[in-house]
Amino acid sequence: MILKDKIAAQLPDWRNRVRKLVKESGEVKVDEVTISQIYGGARNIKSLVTDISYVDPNEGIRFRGFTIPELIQLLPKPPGAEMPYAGGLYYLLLVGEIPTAEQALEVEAEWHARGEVPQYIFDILQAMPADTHPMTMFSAAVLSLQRESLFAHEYHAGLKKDEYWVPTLEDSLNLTAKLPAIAAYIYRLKYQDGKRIASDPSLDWGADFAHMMGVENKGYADLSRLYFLLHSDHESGNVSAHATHLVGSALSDVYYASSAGLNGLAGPLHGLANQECLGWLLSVYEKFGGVPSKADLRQYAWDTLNSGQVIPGYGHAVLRKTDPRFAAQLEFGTQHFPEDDIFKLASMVYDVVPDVLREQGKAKDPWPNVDAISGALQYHYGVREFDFYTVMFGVSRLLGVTANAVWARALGQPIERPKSLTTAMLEAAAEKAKAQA
Ligand code: NMX
Ligand code: MLT
Repeated sequence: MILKDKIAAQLPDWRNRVRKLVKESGEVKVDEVTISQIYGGARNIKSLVTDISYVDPNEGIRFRGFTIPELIQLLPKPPGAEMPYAGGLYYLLLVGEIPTAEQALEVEAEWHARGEVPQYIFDILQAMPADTHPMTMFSAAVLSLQRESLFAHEYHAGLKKDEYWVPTLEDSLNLTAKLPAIAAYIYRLKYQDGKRIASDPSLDWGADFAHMMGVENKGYADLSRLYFLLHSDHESGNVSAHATHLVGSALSDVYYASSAGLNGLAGPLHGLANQECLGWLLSVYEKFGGVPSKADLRQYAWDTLNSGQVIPGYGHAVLRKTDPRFAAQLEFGTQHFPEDDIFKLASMVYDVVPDVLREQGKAKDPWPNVDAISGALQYHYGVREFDFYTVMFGVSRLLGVTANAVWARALGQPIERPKSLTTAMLEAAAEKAKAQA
């Protein structure tokens, strides 16, 4: 298989590089930790490593060194499509090189061959109460697939450490292959007639998701490809990536680890912000009976802040500029449906809210993140059940976290176990620092 061969060819060099770095420079300091960082959610403590993506505070994400516009331009696309194959993106995340069209199609073919979802997953989803949140359904489906894990099976049969990554790659392909069908079925079951639409083997992963959702629209197929690219990875410290890595570091397989990551993504300060965000836009639209004036919108934003709530879709733990994932979606909407009311409203919020947040002076980043507009684009294509949006974020995020899981196993990353201190110990450290000052 192409992915396995490509990774295997790189491994000796990568292993030597890491071994040499740790052996020769293991004591070199790259950071210092303050009390406010320890109490402040470990913000900005440099303590993780990934070579798959990097978020620069002022530039945003680069996937394997490439910006989003570069990826949209360079990754191979299906004939007649504007947006690239997800299979090509997965190749890039795993291998680190822009694939040829043939290589991207090989990943797509692997996914087609592994895409059939066992009936018991549909049975489990059907058995869940009708008011179960779609993220709970999605996470439960991923977790329930754990019995299929080759890694778990081979580990117990006595797999060598150097080989851990091989069944992890198999698990990752087997899992990611099934995500569009699982997610689309959750949508059909919860919001449509409950009938499953069969996968169309002539379609790529992104377009097949749109087809299985029941949204037969060329624009929506392209939006799905774009969405899956944008949300796939955001370096390693975000909650979903970090939770996946942490659980995986105990040698829990990718099914266990990915389900943990999805549970983190389901939080309103993380992936669930996209459903919150569309909810906020619609509440503005409803209150003013349409797109409001800028002055009314500004007042509404202040009312939200004054009532003690956050403005969803704005602010970020790392970014300090407009998220390029927001910019890519703004451009998509501007090109395809500039006159759509909810899209216009989301664009107007971008004109108004950063100033409001700056005036309030609390948020370190007043700019929009990925979630500020993604719902408005889904809404345009008729996918209006906004508590489903985080499931689509999850489908995409599992591309990044599984690619990271393969490399974590390939490079033998150890169990994660940071050290904790007591408040009294921190107080003593503070006293000592004062005495020495
Ligand atoms: N609206 C109102 N207040 C905000 C916002 C916002 N959009 N963003 C930050 N703040 C507040 C924050 O609540 C905190 O207040 P307090 O001191 O009372 O606790 C203060 O500003 C400082 O927070 P920051 O250091 O700027 O942000 P932090 O790194 O702690 O959190 C987020 C980052 C993303 C959790 C935060 O900006 C937020 O809650 N945004 C809204 C929710 C959201 O859009 N989440 C999606 C993130 C992206 N994703 O997809 O995961
Ligand atoms: C993400 O995509 O994970 C979010 O932007 C949150 C983050 O990076 O902290």
